[in-house]
Amino acid sequence: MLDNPTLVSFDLCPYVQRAAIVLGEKGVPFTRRDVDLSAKPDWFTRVSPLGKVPLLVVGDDVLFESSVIVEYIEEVTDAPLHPSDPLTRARHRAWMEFGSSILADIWVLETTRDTAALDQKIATLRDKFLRLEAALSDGPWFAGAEFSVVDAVYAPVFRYFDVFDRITDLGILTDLPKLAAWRNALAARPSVIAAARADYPELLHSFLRRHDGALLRRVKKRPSFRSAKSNREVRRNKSMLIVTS
Ligand SMILES: N[C@@H](CCC(=O)N[C@@H](CS)C(=O)NCC(=O)O)C(=O)O
Repeated sequence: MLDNPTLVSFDLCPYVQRAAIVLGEKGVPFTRRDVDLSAKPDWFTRVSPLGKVPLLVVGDDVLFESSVIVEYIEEVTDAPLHPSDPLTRARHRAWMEFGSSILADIWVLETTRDTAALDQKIATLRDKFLRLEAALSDGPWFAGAEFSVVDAVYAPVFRYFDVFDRITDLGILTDLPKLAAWRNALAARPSVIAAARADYPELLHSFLRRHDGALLRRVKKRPSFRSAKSNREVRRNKSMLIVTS
């Protein structure tokens, strides 16, 4: 059993969310320690071989790479999130990799200043989501009635689109009904909600503004990120803030 591990995190990181969702699903209490990736502290650089989050600190050990972290959590806890059949499990791991490739595409989508590169990523992502739609079960989760690790991988992907959709319609997720239902189910799942700060939309929008990418030049709507409700949530979130470096 895992005894209060520390998840070394960054507030916008989708790979961190993946691990946090799996910990949440397993009911494992953990401490979250955020690092500033633009000014990495020395202790972090020493223990993170790739200089990336997430890390999972378990006793004196430090694990890196979100997929490895998730597999470790899966191995040492009850209530499996992976299917028991080896072939189905392998298939799930393949779709986890596919999710990571989508995250790499999204990084370019949100940061590139080059309009042609943006258009290319939009086309690539559309193609990938069409494939994903074809691979989906009838729901509510990726593989049917049971929530699995694949669900934990894609929830942070859709969290990006919740923000992108408030800025413009990229057409990437249009007319994909299974995917739309899956996205809604994931957004309502407690472990998914708890995996990111309540002010995530504002944080991501600030990140987009700082990068000043081609995406923001596609703005069709003026995004309104501060409702009275979200202000309340931001205050509540700040008051329960986690350990920061
Ligand atoms: N393959 C890694 C990717 C993790 C990753 O890209 N983390 C980003 C934040 S979302 C990071 O730490 N970037 C810092 C850097 O590259 O300097 C994983 O799955 O854990």
